Formats: sequence, C-alpha cells, structure tokens
Amino acid sequence: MTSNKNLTSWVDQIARLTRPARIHWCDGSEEERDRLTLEILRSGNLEELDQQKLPGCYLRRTPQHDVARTEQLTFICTSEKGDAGPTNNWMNPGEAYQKLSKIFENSMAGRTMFVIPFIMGPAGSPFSKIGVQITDSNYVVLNMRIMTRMGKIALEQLGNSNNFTRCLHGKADLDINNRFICHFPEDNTIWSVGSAYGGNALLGKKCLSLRIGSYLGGKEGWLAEHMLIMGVEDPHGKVTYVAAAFPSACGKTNLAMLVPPASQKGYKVWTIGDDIAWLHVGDDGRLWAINPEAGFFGVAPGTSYKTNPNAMATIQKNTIFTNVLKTSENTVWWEGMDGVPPTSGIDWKGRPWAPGGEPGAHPNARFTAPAKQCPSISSEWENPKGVPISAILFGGRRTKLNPLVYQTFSWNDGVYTGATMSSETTAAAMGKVGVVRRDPMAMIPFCGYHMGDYFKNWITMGSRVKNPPKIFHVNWFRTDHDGRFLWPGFGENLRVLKWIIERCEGRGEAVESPIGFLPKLIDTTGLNIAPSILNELFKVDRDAWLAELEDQQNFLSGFGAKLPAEIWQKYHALVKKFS
Ligand code: GTP
Ligand code: SPV
Ligand code: MN
Repeated sequence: MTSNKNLTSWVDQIARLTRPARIHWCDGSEEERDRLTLEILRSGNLEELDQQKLPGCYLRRTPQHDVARTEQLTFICTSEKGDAGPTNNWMNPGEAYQKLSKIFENSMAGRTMFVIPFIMGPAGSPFSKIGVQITDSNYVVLNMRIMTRMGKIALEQLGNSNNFTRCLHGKADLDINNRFICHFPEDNTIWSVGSAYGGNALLGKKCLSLRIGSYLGGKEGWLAEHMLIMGVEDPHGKVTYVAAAFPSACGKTNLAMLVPPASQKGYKVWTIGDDIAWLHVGDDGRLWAINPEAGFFGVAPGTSYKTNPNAMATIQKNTIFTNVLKTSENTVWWEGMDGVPPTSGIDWKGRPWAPGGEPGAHPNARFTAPAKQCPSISSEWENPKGVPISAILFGGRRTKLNPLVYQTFSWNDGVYTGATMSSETTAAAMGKVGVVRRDPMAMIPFCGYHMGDYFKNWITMGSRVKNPPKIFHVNWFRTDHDGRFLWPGFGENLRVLKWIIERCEGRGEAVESPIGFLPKLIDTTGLNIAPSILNELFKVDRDAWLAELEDQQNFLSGFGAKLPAEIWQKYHALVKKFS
C-alpha cells in the first residue's frame, strides 16, 4: 500500500503491541465501504434502515456509558505539566504510554486492525494536515470515511514524509474505567482507548483538528478553532464570510446551514463548515479559513425541517445515525423532529418505545453525513486557500446576562470577550447539564496547550492581520421568567447577521454600551416582538455585569503569569466603564 517506512514501521510497532489477526489498509473506495458495511451488519453492530426511503443509511446503538465525550478522561501529556495549563487534565507522557500500553496489549487479538490514512483539509491545500488512524472498530472506519478525506488520496499526499499525526484508537473492553483519551502534542501522537463514540474515537476531529491543531497553531502562528464557517450572500450577490465559535450543542450546525425566512428576500447562506475552522493570515492581510472536515457529525434531537431543512436534506442518504429512535417503518426519529411522533419504535437503548415515556433518542444522538450532500454547501468549501473572514462571532447559552448581539470595540476587546465566554453545559459531554461554565472561545475541552499561551497567540494573530475580522458576541438563548426563549432564533438569526455585516462594511447604526456596540435598530419587521421583549434582549444590567466581572476576574486569575497583560488591561477598562 505504501513505501513510507516511517508509516510502516509505526504500524508494525502497534501490531506487535495489539496483536491483531489481520491488518487492513483502508483505500477509501466504495467497494471497501460496502464490504465493511456488510461485515458490521452481520456482526449485529449496525442495522440497515429502509433503503428505499433512506438509501445508504444505517443505525448504530452504542453502550449506555459511551454516548458523549468524556472530558474527565481526556489528557494532555506534555513533558512539563505547566505546558498543559490549568484547564486540562495532565498526565506524564511516559506514564501515559505505559498505562495505555497495558490496555492495548493483545487487545486486537483475533480481530482486524484497520489503518486509515486521512487528510484534514482540502486535498492539496497548504493548510491541510495528514493523520493516520489505527483502529479496531469498523464503525469508526465508516465514520472516518465520511468525516475526512481518507485512503489512497491521503497516502499520496503524505508520500514518504514523516509529518503525520499518529492516531491510535482501540475499543479494548469499552470499559469506562479503562478509558483514556491521551494527546502527546510533543510527539504529534494521540492514543485513545475504551470508547468508540464521536470525539473520543474519530481522532481526526477534536483530537487532531483541535487539540493537536491548536498546539501546532500556537507554534506555527495560526489558529485551530471550534468554529463554523459560513458565507452570507446579500440580494446583490455579495458574499461575506463569517466564522462563529459556540460551545458544543449551542447552535453551530444550525447557524452554518441557516435558511433565510421568506421575509428576507434575496439573502442566501452558504455552508463551508459546521464545527472546526483553521485560520491563517493571508498575503492580503486578511484572515482566511478552511474547514478541515469532510462531513458533519451533528446533533440529531431538535433537527427538523422547521429548524434546519438543509441538515434534514443532507441526511436522507449515506448517513450513519447513532443512538436515535428506530420507527416501526424502519426509519429514524428523534425528539423535536417535525410531524406526528411515531406511536411505537425501538429507543436508543434497544427497548420497545411508546410516546409519553423516556426519550426515544439520546439527547446527544448524532448523524454522520457527507458535507457535499448539503444543499447549501458553498462552491468555495474545498478551496485550498479557504475563504476570507470578515466577522468572528462568539456565543453561548446564557439564559440571562448577554444581549442578543453586540460588537466588541477592537480585536483585543474581542479576544477578551472570547476569553471570558461562558455557557450552560449540554449533553455533548458527560456530566451535569445546564450549569454555567466559562468556556473561552468554546475551546475549554479542546485547547491542547496552556490557555494563557493560546490567548497570547490570538493577540499576536490580531497584530499580524492588517484587516482583522470584526468580533461580535451573540446569544440566541435568553429566556423570560417562564423559561421561554425571547428570540425566535434559527432562520431569524439572519436578521442579526445582517446588522453584523453592515457593521463590517462600516454601516449599521449602533449605540455604545460598556461591553460594546449594540444595534440601534435590528430588523424585526413581521416578527411581532413586543418592544418590552426587545428591551430585555438588549439589556446590559449593571448589577448582573458587576457580579459577572467578579467571576471573570476569578477565572482569569487561574491562568497566573501566563495570562497576557492585554487581557488584564481589558478587564480593568471594563470595570472602569461600569463604575
Ligand atoms: P456540536 O456539534 O456539539 O459542536 O453542536 P453545535 O454547536 O453544532 O449545535 P447545533 O447546531 O447542533 O444545536 C444544538 C441545539 O441547539 C439543538 O437542539 C438546536 O435545536 C438548538 N439551537 C440551535 N440554534 C438555535 C437558536 O437559534 N435558538 C434556539 N432556541 N435553539 C437553537
Ligand atoms: C462536540 O461535542 O463539540 C461535537 C461532537 O462536535 S464530538 O465529535 O463528539 O466532539
Ligand atoms: Mn463541536
């Protein structure tokens, strides 16, 4: 398959450790996909859905303890503990290799070891990175085939180079007590064992593209971010590119695929990516973004023709559904899908289901679908240069506090806003849901090095781009006293994007507040929003912000001497504005 000795000797080394019965080098062909699908169907680990209604679609149910990323079992293994920073779990690299080797030892006996060469980023792009994942899970292979450009194409791009991320993944006993997701940024290596779910197991995604990626970005002068990338086309045909960082399950896929409501004539949204962006300084002094992924691993519950028609259209074929409900018609369903709910089915735990009881789908149930099937996919999505970014949005779930939208005063004010972002936790990670946590740039689970250094990299990037994007903060999730969302969200978010784009063009009227510029007017024609609700949506409550600032100060203090002085300056400036 390859004459690359760096690669073959590593594969040999891992085979000696894990002792598989056979080794399969993935070529990425359709024949290979069909053969693997048959194998996994026969083993009972995948179910075929109605091939008339959902051609090429399959259902997977995972063990109940393996349904989301496990952040408490995720480690950054740098030789110096301080380099991982206070927001990461750390393990000594030698100790980690030893501990995981014991679990990997003979773990593939009698089974197939798959070798998946893959590219993150468009083939041939100077910004792309190569990874090679070893895994004993055919389900992971099928997912990686959708999420990355894998097989022959990646080996060709790699050639004889040693410049690839060594990604080792094994199911072992799928035992949560023997589960570790370890990153060795100094060795460009990832070892993950004991989980076969999403970000824990599809190592090109969060592990390579964000944790290893952010570490490399810090060293090489670029940014690896948890961001969607979209183009907004106005009625004159002008396209403005926007990148947005929201924490997991806070609306990136939905915004990236937005369908403008009928009231917004002539506007179109083009999707470049829904989860990860790699940002580089271009020769023209602008910031350019590529999407390293080739597919969407999106949250199913809440996805409907009403909220996200483009996602629904994308997942009608060649899609793997994980932990959704199977209907008696052999199709899929989840909470929040349109139409009449089914009267019976098999729930995500494999039990008979009837309405009114427990949810049919796990709240973090997901679909894995090829990006090119998305009706709104941009003609530029595989452009090796990427797209030039005019606006960066930070946002999260804050039922109180943050206004619907505001523009930060400058790049460094934007960095401050990103660094102090917070959101209520969701089902995308194991743990309690709905508690406020600080999540700088939506990267708290994904930053592969000291976050103080990461903020410094953001500040340095700002000084290197002559025409930096404007930075905004958005919050679609503000609620009233009864817990109802004040803002309709989804397609109507285009109204907010319109103001953002006007601001990028030097138009769009604003009023100054201590935290940034608020819109003087947001287009709400036809929305029927009472003025009192609009007031609430844009309220900057002094007492609430003073309490918030105290909490921000506590959080920032945790970064110690590594916190850039620029961040403290912005903090003090903000305190002054409120006093
Ligand atoms: P990850 O894939 O985990 O990174 O998530 P994501 O950021 O792509 O989130 P996604 O778009 O899948 O949305 C997650 C949840 O937020 C879904 O249940 C959506 O229905 C809900 N959501 C998305 N956009 C909006 C919005 O504008 N308003 C409201 N109220 N809910 C939204
Ligand atoms: C997220 O949790 O942000 C995801 C899903 O996009 S996972 O790939 O599991 O990380
Ligand atoms: Mn994500």
